[in-house]
Amino acid sequence: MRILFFLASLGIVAAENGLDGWLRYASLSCTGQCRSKLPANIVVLNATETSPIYIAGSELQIGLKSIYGSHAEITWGKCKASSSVVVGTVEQYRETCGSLSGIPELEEDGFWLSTQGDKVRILGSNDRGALYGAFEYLSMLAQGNFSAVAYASNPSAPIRWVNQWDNMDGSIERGYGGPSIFFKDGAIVEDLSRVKQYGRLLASVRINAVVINNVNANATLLTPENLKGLGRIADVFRPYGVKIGISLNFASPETLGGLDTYDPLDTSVIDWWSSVTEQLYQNVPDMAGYLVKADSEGEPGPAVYNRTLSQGANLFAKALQPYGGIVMFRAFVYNQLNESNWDADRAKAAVDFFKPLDGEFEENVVVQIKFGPIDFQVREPTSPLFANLFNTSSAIELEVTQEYLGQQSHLVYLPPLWKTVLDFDLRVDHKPSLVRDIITGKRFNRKLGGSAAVVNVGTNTTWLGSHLSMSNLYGYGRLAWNAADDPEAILQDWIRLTFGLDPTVLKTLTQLSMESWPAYENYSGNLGIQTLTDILYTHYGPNPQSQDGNGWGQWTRADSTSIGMDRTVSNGTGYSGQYPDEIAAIYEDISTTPDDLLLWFHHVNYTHRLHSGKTIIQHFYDAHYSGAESAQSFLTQWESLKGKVDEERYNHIRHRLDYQTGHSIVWRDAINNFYHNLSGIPDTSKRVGHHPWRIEAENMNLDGYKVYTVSPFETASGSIAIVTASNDTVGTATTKVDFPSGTYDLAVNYYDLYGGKSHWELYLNNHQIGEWAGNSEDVLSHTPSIYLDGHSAMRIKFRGVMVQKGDVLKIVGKPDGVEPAPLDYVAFLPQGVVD
Ligand code: GCV
Repeated sequence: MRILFFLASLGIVAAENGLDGWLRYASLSCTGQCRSKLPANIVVLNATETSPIYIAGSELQIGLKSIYGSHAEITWGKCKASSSVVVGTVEQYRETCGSLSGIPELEEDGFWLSTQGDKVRILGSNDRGALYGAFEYLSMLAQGNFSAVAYASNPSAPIRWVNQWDNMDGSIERGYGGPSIFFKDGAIVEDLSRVKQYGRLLASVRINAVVINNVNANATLLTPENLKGLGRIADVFRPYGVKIGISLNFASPETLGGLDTYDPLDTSVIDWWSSVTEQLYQNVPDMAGYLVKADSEGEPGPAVYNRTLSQGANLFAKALQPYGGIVMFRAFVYNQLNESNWDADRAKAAVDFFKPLDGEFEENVVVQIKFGPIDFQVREPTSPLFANLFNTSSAIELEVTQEYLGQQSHLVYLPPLWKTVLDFDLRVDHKPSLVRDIITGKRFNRKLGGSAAVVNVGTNTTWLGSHLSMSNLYGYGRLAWNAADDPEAILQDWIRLTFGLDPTVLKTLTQLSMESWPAYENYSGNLGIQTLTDILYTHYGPNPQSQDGNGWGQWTRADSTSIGMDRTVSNGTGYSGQYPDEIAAIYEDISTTPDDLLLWFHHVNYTHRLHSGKTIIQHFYDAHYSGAESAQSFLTQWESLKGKVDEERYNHIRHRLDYQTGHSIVWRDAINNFYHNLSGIPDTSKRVGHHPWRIEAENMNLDGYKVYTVSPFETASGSIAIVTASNDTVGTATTKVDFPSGTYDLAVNYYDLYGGKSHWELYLNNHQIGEWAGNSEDVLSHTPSIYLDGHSAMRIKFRGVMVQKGDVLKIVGKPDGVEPAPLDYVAFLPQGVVD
């Protein structure tokens, strides 16, 4: 029976900066019956300080004290009969405390948790499992859950890794939470306290390895000095049961080793890697293994020597075999393509490259496959490679860092997206073949398998750059352990642990998080067309045009009448034929292809009718309006929690959600304008291109400002903005307001560029309504832009302003650096209107 004490949080904790993530152990009141369930002692069956069991003991002690103010004494290695929580391995328990019955055989890293009032047993199959069990029990306590339970929990797969794309200079590729916690100036940092805290967070969601450097790897990681640094990092992670792995640069024997080749079959190269591997294991005796990106996006690989990818992977696999290490070999291999070739298709690359090599990889190679065939888009079909490797182990690659999905400046809760793939049944040989059963090795009887996620935490106290994004890291860990878990249930555990037990907070945050991915998909790219972000620059704001006309193969093939990639076998690239028959048949036929992937598989006219009955183009328009509208509600939903969440996090999150409401409108208008312009088809609801509540900046009286044509055109209202005449001219834009008198929210759309902090002031009849600075590069997390475009476009809102018809609106813009105080328009929004 699940006993939940609905415990009150003991007041709102002041100033939370996010460093503890979901492991805050926030204080709960507990009296009477509740108190009797708190163990008075902690029995720790392993007293070695570097053991995860030791950490488990101290976490339990800290947790009990911090949550319930209850001091539990730690006893080392000796059983106590009453009121105690015992933590150790099953074996240690049998040796120290006597026989045990009723516990099923546990798998590696699994644990048994039994709670009977104040008698709790947490027994791992190994040290790591015991620590996981302790975190599970603490998670129950922190959620006020005192249920009597007795169950075993086992991982669904041995590989539960995270990847960091950290560079040696301390920057992080696609990282939005500040610089690296591992590297700085080409070396490993001295102070590893953040590494320890990261290990604690990862262990609590049962992640067992971190690859600490970018897959676009720098060979200098392998210098003797840095090898020692790796040893230090591994020492810090080890007590948390987290191993380290490293990414390798295929050309290292040449660039670092001074050989004149890096041919994987050359004996000098083989010897070089064996020697490097040996030195690595001298410094890191339990290293998890290597991660390799080869022959992809300019990275060197075996193709340079006409060798196969399996020959490349096996070079490392053999070097690792004496030490039990694993090679995670990325399937993200593709070439530049020519769009004028109708059959060319980047989505086919992984199967084309890897299927012929199935069975040629050493047993300790795991092919790491991105969830979809292109690149972490807002929606993709499941990568068909999962259904094409039967004699090779595989793992799924997910992306916690929100590269194409809002870069942590937008809230997007990702587990529901990941579940579309994990739960997808590929019907290999007409048998159930869920992706989650393929990657765990169950479906094709593979010993290895699992998942990896690109996380990219940084030194920011929020880790990822935003408090709410941490639900994605938490969710990833939970799904890596058990991909059958429910994203909403996972989310709710995270909310209770992160924000406390208030039912209103729980309900509100659940709602807005669960709505966030559908909303983002709606206001970015729909129907399987991909995210439609700028793929040639920051991967952040809208730029549909950037998908086409280049060799990257993320094409939409949009023209004035039609859109979509024809990936059928009958008339297109043949990609749908890479799936097993049952699935191929569904995607081959337009009538059975689900609407949300229609444009991934078919090239159709904008007037094509979806199953929903709408035309493609009207669906685009409607979805963008509906997505942006949902995003507006995120802010109001969050604001309803004022006073229920500590002020520091409340304000931080409020600011981001406020930004998201504005940027969702930038997205909505840019995408709608673009396709409206291209197709010439009007919006049946007459919204696109009609903005009755806007005053365009270029139509105001300008002094010191000049008109500027924005590119891409669709990222400015009416394609035109204004900028100051020079970098040291103050600009003024004035106009008479012609709207009926009343109360309005005033929304100003402007551009905040990297390279300056302009300052704007907004007046009505010379009375200042507000002022603001172009400093989002300091306070938001996404990659900033140096141009007026969909990345830099944003909106600020002043609410409840009394306006009289005929009032004079004035905006004064002071440029700074290269930022010329750009302005797009001002919207006068009556209550309930989003324009
Ligand atoms: C680390 C995408 C990203 C790159 C990344 C690459 C990869 O292309 O934009 O930053 O490189 O994927 O996964 O290797």
